[in-house]
Amino acid sequence: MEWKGVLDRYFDYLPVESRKNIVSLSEGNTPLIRARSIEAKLNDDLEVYLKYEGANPTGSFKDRGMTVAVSKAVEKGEKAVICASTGNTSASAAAFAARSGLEAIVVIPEGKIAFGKLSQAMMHGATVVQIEGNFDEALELVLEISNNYPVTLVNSLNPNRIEGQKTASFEIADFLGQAPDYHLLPVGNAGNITAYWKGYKEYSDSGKTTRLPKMTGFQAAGASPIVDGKKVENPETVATAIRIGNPASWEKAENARDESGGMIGKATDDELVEAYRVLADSEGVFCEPASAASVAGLFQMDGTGYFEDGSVLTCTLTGHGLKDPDIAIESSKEPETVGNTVEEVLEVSGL
Ligand code: AN7
Repeated sequence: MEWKGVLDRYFDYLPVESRKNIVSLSEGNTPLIRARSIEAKLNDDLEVYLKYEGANPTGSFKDRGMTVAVSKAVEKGEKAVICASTGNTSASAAAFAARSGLEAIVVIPEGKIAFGKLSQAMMHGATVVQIEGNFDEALELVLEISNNYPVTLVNSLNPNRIEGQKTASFEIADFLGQAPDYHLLPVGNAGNITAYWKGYKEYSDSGKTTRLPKMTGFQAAGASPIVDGKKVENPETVATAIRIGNPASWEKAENARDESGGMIGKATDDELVEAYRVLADSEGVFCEPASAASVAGLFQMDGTGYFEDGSVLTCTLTGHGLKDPDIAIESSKEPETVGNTVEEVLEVSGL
């Protein structure tokens, strides 16, 4: 069967009124990959799956929400969309706007978004505005603009974004035939944890599943306002995607945590990079550093008694590793350079 995107697949669960208004890049239907090498490294006896959202058309989970936000904007006859972004939202907004014929304006913190993401927004023809400030300041700015000018906000404060992103839970439950026992994911602006929890609850309410996962979120240690219970004025982390000090969906994330009996923790940059490397090295799965927060959280909580033996875990890997090649190269061993002879290549190849 042809896959025509998350609105087509889960139309009855989503707010778009007419199928003719759907703007889709056939997002969703991303791989759920069993992580046997990671399982083997754990003390606890767990079944671990990776929901690889880097396989979406613009390389991140944002496409699930953007298809709904932009389709709704088209349905309402809007002409332009605007967002603040640490990179992935801007890439996705730019792509869906290009496809629909809407204008896109993206406001980003200067010098703090990964190069791959910047290239996407530029290629899709968005108006890219860099500010001398961080994501939180960019978000305040676009909120004010969208409240006063004819332009639709497509950050996750727009409920249509959350609606679309909840389809990742549906896919996981459809694939496993049940919800997992624990769901782990990175937390930045906290839209995604809100969306997953909504999705799991809706599937449970409709009788498709009979359990709910403990929602287990991880922030970067230098940007962990929810864990520390206070705004972070100058968030800093290698994981630029989640360099956020005042999450828009703060309370909703706490609600997902508390209702599900889960937790929100924090991972240091070293832990993030370690998990990022393990995923690439031993599972063959390349995600961006922020995405590895889910697996960093798994390693951190393994053996502490948090996970019950025999449980099924899903870890969302929110974005593709190719988004941020600079970090990949910086955190890897440098390639050998030798002369172009068989002997010299053999010498460094360990054959
Ligand atoms: C790879 O693009 O906020 O907790 O402006 O790009 O739902 O914010 C990105 C967030 C995790 C955090 N992983 O998700 C943006 C932006 C990746 C991300 C998150 C982001 P939320």
